[in-house]
Amino acid sequence: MKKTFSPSLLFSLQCRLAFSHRPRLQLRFGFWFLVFLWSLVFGVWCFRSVAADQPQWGQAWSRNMVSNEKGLPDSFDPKTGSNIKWSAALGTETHSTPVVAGGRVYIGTNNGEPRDPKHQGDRGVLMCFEEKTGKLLWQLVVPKRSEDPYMDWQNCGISSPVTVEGDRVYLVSNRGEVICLDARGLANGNDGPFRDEGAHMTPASNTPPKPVAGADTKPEPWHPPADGHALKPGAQDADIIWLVDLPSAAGIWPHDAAHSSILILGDYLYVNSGTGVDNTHKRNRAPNAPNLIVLDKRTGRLVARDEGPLAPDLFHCTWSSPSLGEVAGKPLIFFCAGNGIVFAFEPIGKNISTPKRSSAEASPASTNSVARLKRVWQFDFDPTAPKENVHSFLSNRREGPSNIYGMPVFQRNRIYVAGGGDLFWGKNEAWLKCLDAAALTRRDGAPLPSDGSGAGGEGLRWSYPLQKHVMSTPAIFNGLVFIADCGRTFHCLDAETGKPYWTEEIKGEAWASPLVADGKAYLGTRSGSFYVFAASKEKKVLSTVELGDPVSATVTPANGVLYVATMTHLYAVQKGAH
Ligand SMILES: [Ca+2]
Ligand SMILES: [Ca+2]
Repeated sequence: MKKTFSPSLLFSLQCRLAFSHRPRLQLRFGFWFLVFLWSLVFGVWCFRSVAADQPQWGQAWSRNMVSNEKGLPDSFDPKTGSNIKWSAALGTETHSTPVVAGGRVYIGTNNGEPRDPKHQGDRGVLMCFEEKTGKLLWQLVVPKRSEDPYMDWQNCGISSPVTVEGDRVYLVSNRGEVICLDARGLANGNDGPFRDEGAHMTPASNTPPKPVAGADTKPEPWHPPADGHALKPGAQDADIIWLVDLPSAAGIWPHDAAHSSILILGDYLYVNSGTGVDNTHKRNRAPNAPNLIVLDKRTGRLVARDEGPLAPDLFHCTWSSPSLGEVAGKPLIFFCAGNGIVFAFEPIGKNISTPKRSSAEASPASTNSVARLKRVWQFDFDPTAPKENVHSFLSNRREGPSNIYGMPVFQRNRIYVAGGGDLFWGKNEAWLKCLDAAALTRRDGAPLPSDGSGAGGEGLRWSYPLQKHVMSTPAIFNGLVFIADCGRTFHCLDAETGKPYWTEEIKGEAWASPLVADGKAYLGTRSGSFYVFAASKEKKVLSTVELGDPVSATVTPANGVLYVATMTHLYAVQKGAH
């Protein structure tokens, strides 16, 4: 919400009014009246200035897991209804974080509990609720890829959080499509150019494909059902404005489940592509696929990609979304590729040059003609890890390459990034590292060492070993860094030195990120335990509650309410609600 008046201006106006009349009354009551009035005005202003939408995952655009919301509760309990404003049923798996904008709450889930009888079976689902009441307004229902379950893993649903700007909602679907939706759905008519919603929601087959490791498959582009039979969209279905299938448009190889949080800068969408290994987990069938792509938000046209090729040595998939920060007066896009390298790119300018490339160049035809993002620097997150034959370390829990799931957080010329061995297939080792973005950027123009510039050199401020595997994005608040890992540990560190102030053993792996708001750090875990810590140097557990279902989602504070999602339910948590 925007500040609509200045409190200091109002305060001085009130002073003048109060002191210009009835001087004796003013002497007795005037001062306390003014204090009262001021606290009222200031209170309202504080509330107005901090209560806001949360239109993307993490702070815009640092990706810091903090929020300025105030008045959030220390505890809640769905069983007793304590501090629960409303709750809404989701599917059976929910790996996406809720996003709140324009009076609506968006969250990706699956179709385990169908809301609409015409959609039966495994689907990716994006639900859109009314913020005030939790009423379902509309849903995007996306059939699974039928060519290979490894490209769109069973029951994972839509895992990507959406990003909202005005009345446009951007997301990456379970099929690896970037989709632009109308926030008002089909209820206010079908907006184009895309008007084939009925065909898009109709599955090619209702028989789910069987997982066969090594089966010779390739991603197929979406096309309308051959027999012309399509479901009829209704007022509760999503309105697609445009849609881009990334395997065909950008040459990516979808893997498991896309988890992309789109960053919007000007007219462009910066998207981690979701390219990954094939169904053997040992081969990169699209070695030249981009890890980071840029699309025109108005049309979905692919306009730029990373300089590549980054995919030949990616270990699993590209699940880390980009962030943005300003270093030495220059905006930079920060991005962790699937090979464990942290990059800084210049955002694309108004004039995008299209490089001329020979057809002999080993690059997918579809990305030959797009511009390349200019790399400013790169930093090897795990310089001593193996760089070749990375898949020979599959299932090796002691040795192997690093992978980064969380986002690189930019804060005051520093980048905080957590990574390490892959949770499912890699080594146990994991770290939280702090990079000096200013020092790395000063290298601009200097030759870049092939192994990255951060092997303990000027780019690295500190490195802190985590317990085991990490999925979280860190939260930096008041000189402290909060992070949770899959070794069931919650950490509070000094942001300047990386020295721990305290750690706490938690129940369950943390797939979500800790979120700091109103002086508290909130976190749910895969065992369904939910924690509220004081966001302070001193360890203080304010409350814990068992939610009964695993949690993958980061909590989202918006407009004075905390949105907490388990696998099956979305709770709107508000102080004093019952
Ligand atoms: Ca519409
Ligand atoms: Ca449409």
